[in-house]
Amino acid sequence: MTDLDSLQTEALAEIDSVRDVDALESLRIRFLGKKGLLTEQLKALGKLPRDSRPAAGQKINRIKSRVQQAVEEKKSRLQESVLHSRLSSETLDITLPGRRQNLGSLHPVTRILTRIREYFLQHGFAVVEGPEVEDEFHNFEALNIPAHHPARAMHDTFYFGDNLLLRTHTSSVQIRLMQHQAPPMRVIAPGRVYRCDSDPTHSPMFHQVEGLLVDEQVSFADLKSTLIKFLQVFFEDENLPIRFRPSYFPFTEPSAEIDVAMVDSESGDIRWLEVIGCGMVHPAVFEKVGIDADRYRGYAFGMGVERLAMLRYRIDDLRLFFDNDLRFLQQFA
Ligand code: 2NL
Repeated sequence: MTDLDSLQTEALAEIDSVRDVDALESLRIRFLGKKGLLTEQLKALGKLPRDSRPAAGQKINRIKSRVQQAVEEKKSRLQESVLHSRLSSETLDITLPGRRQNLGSLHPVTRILTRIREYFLQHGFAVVEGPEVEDEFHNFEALNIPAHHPARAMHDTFYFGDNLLLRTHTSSVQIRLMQHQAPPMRVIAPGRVYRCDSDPTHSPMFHQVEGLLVDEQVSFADLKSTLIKFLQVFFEDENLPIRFRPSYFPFTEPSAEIDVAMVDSESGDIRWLEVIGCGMVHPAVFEKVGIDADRYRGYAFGMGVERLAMLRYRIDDLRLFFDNDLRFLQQFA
């Protein structure tokens, strides 16, 4: 018989130095398997003299269970260290902020439109809307813009054919209103308008808000106070420098343009910027829509929404409003 003690020593030493579960399993088979070294020893017992068999058998079984136990212990230690290394390599930092859902936001043009609408609603104006496809009467003729006026030329207006076009201002909505409703009236007409024009400072579609007030006693002073107050509130500045400059529109007489003074963000200089066109409704317009021009007066005004948005948010390129780049839009969240 092989020296049982040295077989035990050998087995325990090898178990001690083994580094992974698979190598441990081959060791177990080599010593304890059906044809293992210790099992072979048990099978060889028959070759011993009868009276020394019990003692030898007991010894082999003791060694087998020692080795068995050593294998079990080593196995659980190896499994534990595998678990530890997995735990440390796969750690989750549960203090990191979660991934949030991106919230949508209103387009800056929508925000400015809402702001203008809210102001005039609070001051007794109703909001009216109308078609974007118009005829020449409502878009031009009723506004005292005659047939051969340059504004009616193909290069300024999108025509669909004879007498059908995309409205170039929302005045057409107010014309429709005056045709169907008797004064007094106090309305604003916000909406999309179209001009055959496209360059860095002009877009073929943009937004406008027009306003119209018709009553028996209306003066240019009413127009002035209404629009000055609006601009002070809109730009949140009670001391906003404002000037009225004489101008010309076929549909108002007298006509004016309103400028506000703004500090140029690049040079630091003060610049006067045109923000509103306005005037007293021309009697010819009242006649076209069947309102008695001797009895009624009116004031009217119009403003470009993108232009006001550019001033309020200090945006220097009109095209940003139409690109819909999320990096731009998210700044208004
Ligand atoms: C501008 C100028 C203006 C009007 C619009 C108007 C409407 C009717 C009758 C008379 Cl129904 N006038 N609208 C009047 C003056 C100026 O707009 O610069 N818009 C962006």
